[in-house]
Amino acid sequence: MESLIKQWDGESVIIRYDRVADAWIFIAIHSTALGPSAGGTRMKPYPHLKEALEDALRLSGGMTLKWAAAGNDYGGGKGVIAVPDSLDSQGRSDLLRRYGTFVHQYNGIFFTGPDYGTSSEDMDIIAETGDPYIFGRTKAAGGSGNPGPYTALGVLTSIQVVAEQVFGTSNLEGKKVLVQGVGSVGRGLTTLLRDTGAEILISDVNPSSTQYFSDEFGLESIPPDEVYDRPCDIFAPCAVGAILNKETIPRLRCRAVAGAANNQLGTPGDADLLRERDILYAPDFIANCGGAMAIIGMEVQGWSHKEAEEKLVHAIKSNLSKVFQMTKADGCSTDEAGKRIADRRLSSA
Ligand code: PPY
Repeated sequence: MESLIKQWDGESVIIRYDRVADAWIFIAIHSTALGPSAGGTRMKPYPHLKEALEDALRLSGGMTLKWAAAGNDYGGGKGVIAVPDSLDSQGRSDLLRRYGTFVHQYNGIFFTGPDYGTSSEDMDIIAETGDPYIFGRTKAAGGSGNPGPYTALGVLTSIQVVAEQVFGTSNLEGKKVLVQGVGSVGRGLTTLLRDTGAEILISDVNPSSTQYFSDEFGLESIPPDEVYDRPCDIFAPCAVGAILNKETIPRLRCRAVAGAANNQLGTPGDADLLRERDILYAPDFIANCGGAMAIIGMEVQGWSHKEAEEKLVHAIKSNLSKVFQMTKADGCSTDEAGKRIADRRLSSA
């Protein structure tokens, strides 16, 4: 754990052991250069505690890039709650309330909201003690609700933009799109893709998640271990991170990658491997910024639902076209180009 923190380029990590629930809480504050840190809170059991810390550190770094590229005045942060498998519903709610108290103690250096393993309903509970630092509460509680559909819309936009680059048209009719992971965002993306005429392939480590789409719409479900080998036009990773790496990139049989998962590259160098294979990669922190942008837009900037949709689509189109222009102009990877866009804003702060 010491070496993870030593190697990290962020600002601070707050650590708390919750004795009652036997849970560990990590809040990673990667950057406050543009404003207070903000990012979702992930909650799940981790086989090794080190992995929970690693998630917090990596994901908070991704948030710094996401806010900067999207033009929001927030810094990168992420909360991770590593819980035991045995936590029951009451124990979980009580832990969320203690987490809210904890977040509140830091007086707004860290704002949070829903993420993997937490919902808008959970935010309502956290906000009982964590208000006013909690985004993404339910609409009934005055929040903007589940950000998943906004992230999904942004990913669909990214898929259309990469299609335009690679195939000369953003029309997805007949294009084979493979969605890896049909959780909150992947499900929304699959639903949106159905209206585009794309041929959709889905995959999930949890068979019950693909069942609905297979039963209702006859979508083909791919076994998780065959995802990287399956020919398709566009691969949309919407599950775990680090899935684009030395082992998987040589196997890919797609023309482009655009998805919702955070930290899709195993290492920054893997972006070059994709480029060498002529696979166009939409940097994850640009493709998946829709939920984050919509949350801040609607809860802080007073946007309507419709404005949030329009603005996130516009921002993603504009950033991705800049990225693709930069890579053509000087041969850098798309990930590098996206980071330059973010860094320009960060260094002007
Ligand atoms: C993400 O996009 O990964 C987020 O964590 C978005 C976010 C930002 C602020 C509050 C909740 C979620």
